[in-house]
Amino acid sequence: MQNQALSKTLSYVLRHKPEEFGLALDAEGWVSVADLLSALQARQHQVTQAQLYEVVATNDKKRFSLSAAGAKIRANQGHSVAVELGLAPTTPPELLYHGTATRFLASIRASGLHSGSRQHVHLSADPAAAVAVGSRHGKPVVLTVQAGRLHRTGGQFYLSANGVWLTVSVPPEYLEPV
Ligand code: HQG
Repeated sequence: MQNQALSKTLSYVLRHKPEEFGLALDAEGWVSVADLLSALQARQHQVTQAQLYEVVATNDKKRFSLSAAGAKIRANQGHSVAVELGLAPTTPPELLYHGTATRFLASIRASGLHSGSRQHVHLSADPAAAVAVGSRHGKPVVLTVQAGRLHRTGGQFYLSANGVWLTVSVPPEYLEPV
């Protein structure tokens, strides 16, 4: 299996559908590396422990973490399954950015940003990164989120291990006009 295909499979298993591979994540989203390798190999995915560790180390967005001893692996963010990542609430920068597609704008203006199938709304500190995120859905547009103001009024923010800002939702009045 190529590294990029393995990364996509890991995202699928570790964020969304562990049960399809006969796996269960623990409460914090970890799964045993040995169990994961067995599950992949049982489904004809030729993956070694060395390749798995290489993908974790070289992944372009640092999507995965290994436990201290390398015995367990989890996704750093993006889950649709309920996991408690154990991230501490963190004060965000004054402005954060959300990349989306123009076709979602009317709905977002009306009801704000929702996490949809995921556990969190994903925000970037870097507008350029948000363009790339939005492009996945269509013609990209970057929304500016008044994160500092939302935080001061009680909104909680978390910074994932790979630098993605997470929050539960963003009401429309905290979005700057596009
Ligand atoms: C949109 C990738 C209509 C939202 C990326 C987004 C990210 C609404 C889509 C990570 C809405 C959900 C997550 C509303 C939000 N009405 N549409 N009220 N509120 N939306 O894929 O943020 O490469 O679940 O704007 O880089 O695009 O996989 O979220 O367009 O970090 O590691 O609903 O996934 O990371 O789409 O992407 P997604 P996202 P990876």
